[in-house]
Amino acid sequence: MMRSMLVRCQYCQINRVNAFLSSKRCIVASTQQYAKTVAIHSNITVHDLASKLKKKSKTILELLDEYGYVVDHGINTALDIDIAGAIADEFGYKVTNEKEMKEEKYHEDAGVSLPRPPVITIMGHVDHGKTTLLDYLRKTQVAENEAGGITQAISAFSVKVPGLSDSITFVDTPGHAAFNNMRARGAQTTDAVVLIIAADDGIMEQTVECIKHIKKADVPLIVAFNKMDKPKANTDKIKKDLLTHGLQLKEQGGDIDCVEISALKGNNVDELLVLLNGLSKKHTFKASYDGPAQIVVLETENSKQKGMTSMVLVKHGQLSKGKVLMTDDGFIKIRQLLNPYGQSVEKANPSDPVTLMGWRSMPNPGDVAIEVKNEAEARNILKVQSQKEKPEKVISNKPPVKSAGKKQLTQEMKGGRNKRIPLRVSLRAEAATGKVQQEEKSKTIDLIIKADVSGSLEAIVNILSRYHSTDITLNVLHAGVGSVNENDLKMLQTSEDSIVYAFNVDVTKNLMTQAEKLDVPVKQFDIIYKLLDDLKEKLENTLPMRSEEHIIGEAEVLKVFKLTGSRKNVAAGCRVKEGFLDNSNSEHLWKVIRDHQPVYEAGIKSLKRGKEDIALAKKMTECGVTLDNFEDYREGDKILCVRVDRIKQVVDWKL
Ligand SMILES: Nc1nc2c(ncn2[C@@H]2O[C@H](COP(=O)(O)OP(=O)(O)OP(=O)(O)O)[C@@H](O)[C@H]2O)c(=O)[nH]1
Ligand SMILES: [Mg+2]
Repeated sequence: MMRSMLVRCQYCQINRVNAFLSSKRCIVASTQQYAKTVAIHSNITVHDLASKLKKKSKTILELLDEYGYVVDHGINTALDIDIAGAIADEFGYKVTNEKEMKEEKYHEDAGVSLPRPPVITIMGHVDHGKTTLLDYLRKTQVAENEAGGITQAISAFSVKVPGLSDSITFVDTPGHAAFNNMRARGAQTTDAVVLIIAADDGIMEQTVECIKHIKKADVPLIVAFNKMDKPKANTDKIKKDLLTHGLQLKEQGGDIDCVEISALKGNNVDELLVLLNGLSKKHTFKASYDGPAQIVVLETENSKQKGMTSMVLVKHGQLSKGKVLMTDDGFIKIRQLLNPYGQSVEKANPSDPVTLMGWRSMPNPGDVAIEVKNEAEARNILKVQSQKEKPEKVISNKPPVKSAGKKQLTQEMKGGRNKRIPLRVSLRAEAATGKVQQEEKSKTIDLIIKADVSGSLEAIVNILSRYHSTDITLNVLHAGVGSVNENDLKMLQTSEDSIVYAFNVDVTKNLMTQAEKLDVPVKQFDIIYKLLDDLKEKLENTLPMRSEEHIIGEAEVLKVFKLTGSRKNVAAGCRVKEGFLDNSNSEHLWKVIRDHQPVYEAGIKSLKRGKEDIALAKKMTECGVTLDNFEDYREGDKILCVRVDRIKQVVDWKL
């Protein structure tokens, strides 16, 4: 049976079967107000959909037949969410998914909204002074003590700002190229962004990337030109450049505030705070304090001492010990709350950043969790969800999406399950310049990556996945949050070539001794670019050497001599036209070229002038050449003397 395709309708923005796209109904739908709403979830069965739409299953099956879908399991057939949505739409339902419904319900229950402190994310290119600004505000020296001088994890804290009635929650993001996802999350979880641009450096690659995240998140923005104390600081050009990136400052007729500061010296930082205060008043950020709690996960960690923890931002409600919150696929009964300084606290309010201990399975950064009554309710919801996710058969006319691999890796990265599914990541080696030949077969390096927090792990794995090579396959057997353990070593003991990378996690002496016994290298790093440099070096040492040929001399065959007597041989009488012929190096390659085509290549037997052996025949001199196992010289042939350089391949690994 012919299969139809679902297409997003230009009139009503709903996925529709193409057969209906040109019909009037669809155009009518663009102006239609839906009277009814239905929540559907992915893999909903025909039976469940029919009962939600208050229709007979037979009617749904007939419609599916009309659409051109093969329905293998009758009323138990599970439907792709787009198809189910298109059917619901046919019956005049506005479709929402169950999560949206839950959130809508949540907002109905949420109670009265009251003002809350603003959440301000600091973004910008690496080293432009984000952490220094926050250090100035909270009177700390975090920037000075960071490994490698760069921020490598998202962090958040509240600051009581002088002159403001309330505190501000600041979120610090890394500027290094590797942490794109963290920056994206930073922009998504904030009320406003301060974009830091070093006035002596201007708009750089990650500034541009941050601007994209800010636009996508559609949040208010203040631009802070930093390092104004430096002699080369100049904002004129930067202001013009901002225009080319679609940002128009107030002084240019736009609506974006800007301020010139020195985070290091604290110059003008109070003006920035005034702007933030104004922004806060203008937008009056609100939250429900007495309704069910809602949080967003910023970062997760797995350590022996604390177990699975996550740094979260409270969006609504109050957190306290014993409360149960659930994400889409896990939950926490809060065992302990820590403030950003690691101190235990009794409760957390909206906009407070807080670390939660007690997760039953590791959440993902970016996950939203909502308060439920108790653990029993959380377990029950998860059970129902997992049943819904186990359909007999899903029908969809879309090509199968290989989401399982990503899901599995996510589980792996969360460190929550024992199942270990290999993720294949290939790396691309840069082709060396010049005439090169591949000499050996492809190799595999098995890797295990362990990191302290999921954001760093994600950044490392993302970089690895951007690499491809036919020479080397990087096989990431396991990527997880937490310390290196015996299982990690066991996984690699049969590998021909392997490395365990431990990023910001401890490796015990005992484990190191075991690793040495099993001949599995375990390498510890606390700076992401150093880890990547190490892997790059390993790749360069593992990649096959490449041969690069350089012609050092060219001679033309003038006459062919057949030698008699004891030296029965054929020699080519030549004149050297370019460079020189060099018989002193047995590594040189000799080639015979006829009509622009190579006809032979080998080593040389002898190079003579008259009867005398010579090492070198210079340009415009004559000589006799005999090559190994070759006698078929012809007048006019060219004989090339070629130097072969064995060169290490360069891995061009751009972060
Ligand atoms: N002269 C001067 N130096 C500054 C100023 N702000 C920051 N710096 C210096 O710039 C360097 C980088 O500062 P950080 O605060 O670590 O920069 P960052 O933006 O947090 O860097 P990442 O988090 O790695 O992206 C440090 O050596 C700071 O001392 C400033 O206003 N003036
Ligand atoms: Mg920083």
